[in-house]
Amino acid sequence: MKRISLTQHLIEEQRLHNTIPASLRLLIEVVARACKTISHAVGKGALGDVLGSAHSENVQGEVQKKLDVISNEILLQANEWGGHLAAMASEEMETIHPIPNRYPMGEYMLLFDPLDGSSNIDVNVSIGTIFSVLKAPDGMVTPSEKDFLQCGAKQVAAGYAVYGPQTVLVLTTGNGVQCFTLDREMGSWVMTQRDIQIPAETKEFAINASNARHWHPPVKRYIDELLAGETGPRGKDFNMRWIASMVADVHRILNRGGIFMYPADSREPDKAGKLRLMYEANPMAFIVEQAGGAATNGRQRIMDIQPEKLHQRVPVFLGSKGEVELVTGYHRN
Ligand code: P6P
Repeated sequence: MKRISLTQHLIEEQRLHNTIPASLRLLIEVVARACKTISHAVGKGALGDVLGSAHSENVQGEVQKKLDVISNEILLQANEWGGHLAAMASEEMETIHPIPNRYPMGEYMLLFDPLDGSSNIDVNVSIGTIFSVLKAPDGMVTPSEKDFLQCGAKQVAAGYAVYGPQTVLVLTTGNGVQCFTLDREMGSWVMTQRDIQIPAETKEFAINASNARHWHPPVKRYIDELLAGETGPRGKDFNMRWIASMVADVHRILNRGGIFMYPADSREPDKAGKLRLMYEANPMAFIVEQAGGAATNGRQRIMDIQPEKLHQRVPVFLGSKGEVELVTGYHRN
């Protein structure tokens, strides 16, 4: 495959589809540059005084790691001055972050989980950044939380970076899914996969099985059938993977198929699972659908959900289409 840069890809996409105006191209390039900076910070590990707890809590009530805070700051500072954004929202911040008055306001809104998979940071397991791009509502003067509450189908771009053995950036702007690998010597993102398609068939599933006793019946039925293997109703054996880093599990599924599940369960009936709709489930759902997969909350398409709160959670079933449709069907029946 011809190795092209992220910038060349964005310029060519604009020529082909007229979907990436200059301000959106700038936004994506700035976020990609911020992910390079985060990758560098993450890569220092114990040598960089970036590990461990920040001794603070985020809006989710989770103890923040130093790198959570560092990554959030990197994304805020990278995106404030460009004139492409009206506001930002982050898993690490309770309220939205309007662009400071000293900078021009743009037409896009950026949402992100600056460092997903934080429990893996201190033990050197892959982590990543997830981002989602929405257009600011027409006529918006002063951004507020309600301006962000748009369903996932309104996203104009979404992506994630994985800080693993390679640092990769996976991106969609609505015309397929591309993967870029960071050339550390040149400091540039180089396209290494174009139009990724999730294999429709799979033998792998991803779920935190330690929660099994709390699962609702449709999830229990679906997983039991997978575990029954060749002699069971599925007629084949399955393998399980759980990295506890959504970006790493989704990247594996994008490349070799599978289904990722974080269901709601009986522990907290009012809690809709663990993952957040606006900056985890929606961007991943956009990418997975663009790669020919599916993403539901067990009953409906994730990207059709009308958000009510910025940090609301949602059950997640995403990956190979056939598997997602099967487990969703169990919920509906
Ligand atoms: P558990 C990481 O904290 C995260 O938000 C996702 O990246 C990951 O899939 C999930 O939570 C892991 O959750 O309950 O297995 O630790």
